[in-house]
Amino acid sequence: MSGTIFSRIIDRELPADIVYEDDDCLAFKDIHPQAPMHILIIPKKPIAKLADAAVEDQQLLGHLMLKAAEIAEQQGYGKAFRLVVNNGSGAGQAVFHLHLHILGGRPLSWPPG
Ligand code: DGP
Repeated sequence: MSGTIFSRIIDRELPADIVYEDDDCLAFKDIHPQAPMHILIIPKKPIAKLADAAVEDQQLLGHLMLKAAEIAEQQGYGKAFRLVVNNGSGAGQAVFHLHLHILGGRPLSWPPG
């Protein structure tokens, strides 16, 4: 996978409002927030999209989910938040570095658009 905007954020070549980081992932505020809380959590490993993840990524994917819940709690939205993964351009994916959207702080209707 060639470098994306998110690789450049990981490498600190581009600025971002980072809310969490560890050896395996980075979380930062979305530049076009769709809710009062809109954070992206990404693996540092450059996986282009969820469908490209392999069995060896199972622990990493679980780590992203668990950290997403912790971040939502830390941001004050632990009781009601939503995780979204857009997989492929047909599903709205624009940046081809796997990311989970963490959304909260407004009513989140169902089904999503
Ligand atoms: P998706 O459509 O699922 O690929 O979501 C990509 C998200 O990434 C979108 O909500 C906007 C956000 N985004 C794109 N470029 C940047 C950037 O340079 N910085 C930040 N913080 N977010 C970005």
